[in-house]
Amino acid sequence: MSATINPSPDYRRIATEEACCPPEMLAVYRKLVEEKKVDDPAFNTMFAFYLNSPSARARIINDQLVDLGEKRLAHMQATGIDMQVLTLTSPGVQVMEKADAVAFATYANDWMADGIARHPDRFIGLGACAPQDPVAAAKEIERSVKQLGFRGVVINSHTQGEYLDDPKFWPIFEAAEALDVPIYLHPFTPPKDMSRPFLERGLDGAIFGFSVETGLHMLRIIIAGVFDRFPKLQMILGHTGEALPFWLYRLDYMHNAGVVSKRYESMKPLKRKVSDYLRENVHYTNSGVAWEPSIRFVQDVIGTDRIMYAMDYPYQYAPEEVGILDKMNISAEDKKKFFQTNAERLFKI
Ligand code: 1DF
Ligand code: MN
Repeated sequence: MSATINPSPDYRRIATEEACCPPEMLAVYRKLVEEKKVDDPAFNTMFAFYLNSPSARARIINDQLVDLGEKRLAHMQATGIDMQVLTLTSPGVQVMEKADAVAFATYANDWMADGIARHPDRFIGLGACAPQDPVAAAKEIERSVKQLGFRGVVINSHTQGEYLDDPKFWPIFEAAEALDVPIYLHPFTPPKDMSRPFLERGLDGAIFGFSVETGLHMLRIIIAGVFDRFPKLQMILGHTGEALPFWLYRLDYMHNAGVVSKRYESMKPLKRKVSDYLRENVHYTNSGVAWEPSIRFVQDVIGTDRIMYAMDYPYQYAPEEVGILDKMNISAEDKKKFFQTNAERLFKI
């Protein structure tokens, strides 16, 4: 299917989940994979692929992750993307040992800030942090927002099998809420005690495992009462919400049934319904999903003010998708919200 891209629509196209990393991060990953340092088969197989496969997909993605210059800008030009919201590619520093992760988050943020400073009209950034050290992470979030001008935080789902609903991580939520910046919960593959049945059929990655893992992570955050403790906190889910909008009815019904029957010690009453948190504390992007029915469903059940455009560059550099989205059968007002104004409001562009 092909669709031409309108070179001058009456909106700016802001792509909100666009990956990059300093070349040194790929060198760190190469060492981690070769020396079998990370006890996570999904990480090891994924990066054995991206670092070593001669396939066009692996080589192009490897090259484009580390480029914040001419080639990336040429791809943006070719697809009519006015601005990219940059994130440190998954899993970022979250597979590293604690001290290395803390140091590398700072390095990666400085590297990204330098790239943004060269093209400040084309790039803004979300900062990385090392959840392995929650207090250091909160400090790095503050530095990256106040000193580097970043507009939020990216966390690439679980950190070595640990999830942010554990109160030890809550300094991260506290910092984001206090600074009034969103946390993008970007996917990663399921952790080792969950990934075997996915890996056996090649389903651990962006095809499905990412969404299962990240949807689960968001639900754990909601059920733990994070948004009752931090009611102004905003988070972001990609991929039209990792399927959670489709579940709203059943989540509310079964959460209530679980609470009323006191079935689980870990499932306490919440101030609002599960669907309320997904409508009031979460924003969405369509990263990787250039499909009008999914996007319209999120607009319908969540709201037109909460879903934003994303390409998922370089993992899904598919130029024809921009033209397909331009032609969605939604109002001009909602299309401008989707491509431009929702992102401008959330990221203070
Ligand atoms: C893939 C896709 C890998 C995305 C990613 O991180 C990633 C993939 C390593 O297709 O293997 O972030 N993505 O965002 O679409
Ligand atoms: Mn992505």
